[in-house]
Amino acid sequence: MHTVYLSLGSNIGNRKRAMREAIEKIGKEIGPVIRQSSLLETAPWGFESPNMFLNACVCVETDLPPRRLLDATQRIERDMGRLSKSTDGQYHDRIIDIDILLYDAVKVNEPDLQIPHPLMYERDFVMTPLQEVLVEK
Ligand code: PH2
Ligand code: MG
Ligand code: MG
Repeated sequence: MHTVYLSLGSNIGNRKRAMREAIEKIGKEIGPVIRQSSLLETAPWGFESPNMFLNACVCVETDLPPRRLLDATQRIERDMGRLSKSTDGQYHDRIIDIDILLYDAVKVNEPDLQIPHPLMYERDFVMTPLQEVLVEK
């Protein structure tokens, strides 16, 4: 089993329901959610929008290798109605975003998959909930 930390965010639609549904799908399709942070309301970071975010982090145990974990998070985003990935290099409002933050002590550096998440340390909306769920190893 591998220990993985995921960041979740939603800033349109029923944000609370989307966060709940995403965590439920993560549990079914990725592995047991062993810790779950509280929901944090945050202002959009890196783009302009009138729509505030809910953010959270979860700690999950999984058998999936990193690439299959990415496939699973993207499938959940799609199944929940997220439109295809941004091609203009800008952030957009979204029903749900699930990002991989950490995967054991593994490092991955590929064009579409970087672990640890390269921007996580700059983002309070990631670090605050992450601190709630970090498990001592
Ligand atoms: N996600 C982004 C960009 N900006 N801002 C907040 N507050 N929360 C997010 O989840 C978020 C963001 C890119 O995925
Ligand atoms: Mg993101
Ligand atoms: Mg993302």
